Amino acid sequence: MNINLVTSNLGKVEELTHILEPFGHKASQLQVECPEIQAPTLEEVVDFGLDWLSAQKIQTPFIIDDAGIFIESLQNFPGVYSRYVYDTIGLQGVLKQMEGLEDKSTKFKCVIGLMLEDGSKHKFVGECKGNLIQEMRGTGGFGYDPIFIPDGYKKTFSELSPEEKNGISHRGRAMEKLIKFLSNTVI
Ligand code: ITT
Repeated sequence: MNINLVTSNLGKVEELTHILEPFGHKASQLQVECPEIQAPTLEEVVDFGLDWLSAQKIQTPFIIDDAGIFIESLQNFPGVYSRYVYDTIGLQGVLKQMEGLEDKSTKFKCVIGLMLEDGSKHKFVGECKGNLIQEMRGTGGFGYDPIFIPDGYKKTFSELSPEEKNGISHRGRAMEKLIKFLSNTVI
C-alpha cells in the first residue's frame, strides 16, 4: 500500500518508513501546513488533524503522528507542548528544570492517526517508559532522544541503532498495532 506520511519531521519520516517498508508498504512524506490546536491530549490533536486533513482532500491513505514526552516530576509536562518546549528552551532548558529533582521517570507517548480511502479513521497508541539523564548522549535519532534512557537499557535513544529504537519505542509500538491492523483489514 502507498501511504502518505503527513509530517514536517524528517526523523519521524525515517522511522516510519523503516517500519513500513519491510511489510511491503511504500511511504512518502507529504508536507502540509496544518493548524496547531491546543488540546489536553495527543489523541485530540490527532483527531483534529485527521478531520482537518481529510477536509483538505489529502490523498488517502495517510498517517499523522503526534508524540510527546511526559516527565513525572513536572506533572507530565511538557506532554502536548513538547514541540514548543523543544523549540524554545531546548534540551538544555529541560535539563535545567530537572536539576535537583531525584525522580527522573519519564515516558514517551505516540499517537498515530490513520485515514483510509473509505474515510474511516483509526488511532494507534504506543508508550515507552524510562528516565531522563542530566546530560546529552549520542548522535542518532532526533528531538529528546539524547536525554532519554528507556527502561532496561543503559544507552539513550540517541545511542541505540534505529532498529533498536524502533523495536521498543513509543512510535515502534504504535506502528506495530497499525501494521497488524492493516494486515487484518486491508487487502
Ligand atoms: P509534525 O507535527 O510535523 O509531525 P513535530 O516535530 O511537530 O512534527 P510532534 O509535535 O509530534 O512533532 O513532536 C513533539 C516534540 O517531540 C518535537 O520536538 C519532536 O522532535 C519530539 N519527538 C517526537 N517524537 C520523538 C522521538 O521519537 N524521540 C525524540 N523526540 C521526539
